[in-house]
Amino acid sequence: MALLNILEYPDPRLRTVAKPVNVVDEAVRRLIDDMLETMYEAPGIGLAATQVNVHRRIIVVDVSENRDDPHAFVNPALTTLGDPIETEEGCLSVPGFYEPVTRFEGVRVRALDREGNSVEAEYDGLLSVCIQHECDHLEGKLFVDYLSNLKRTRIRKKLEKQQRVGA
Ligand code: QAP
Ligand code: CO
Repeated sequence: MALLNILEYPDPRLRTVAKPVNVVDEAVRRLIDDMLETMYEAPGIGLAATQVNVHRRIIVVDVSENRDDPHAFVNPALTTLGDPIETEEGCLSVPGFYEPVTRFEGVRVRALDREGNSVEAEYDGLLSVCIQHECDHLEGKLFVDYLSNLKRTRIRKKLEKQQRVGA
């Protein structure tokens, strides 16, 4: 296993639209395991391959208290369920900033699992929000895109400054 480098906003590579995975092979399984290790070490509750500069449609999430309930989704396709809800979100690629974002209560996910099997399931609560957030990354979209231009610009300037001094 290995820790991967996480790209930080406003890195333009975070805007890349990820391509579908053709086959869930050993290399994909190794990437999933490395993404999970990177997410746990951060620590975070979700990570998309885009954030580690791999532009393939893979996300990992674990919102459990004990950090023992990893989910990996390959080529996830989402249908949102229920009503819009407002939740406070952060992102490992936007360190130090948390802002309210409107998502949906639930999601139905169709994807391939770590073994390459087709899976379909419904999720609600934080797991649902996290899946919606991570799937946005695969489209090159970040939670800051939902904020006002003023808030997004402030966040971008603070992060650019931190990245310059290497803080
Ligand atoms: C996405 O984000 C998410 O700013 C996952 O300094 C977050 O794991 C979805 C993190 C909240 C729904 C709700 C953020 C770690 C982790 C930071 C994360 C930070 C250190 C973010
Ligand atoms: Co994120």
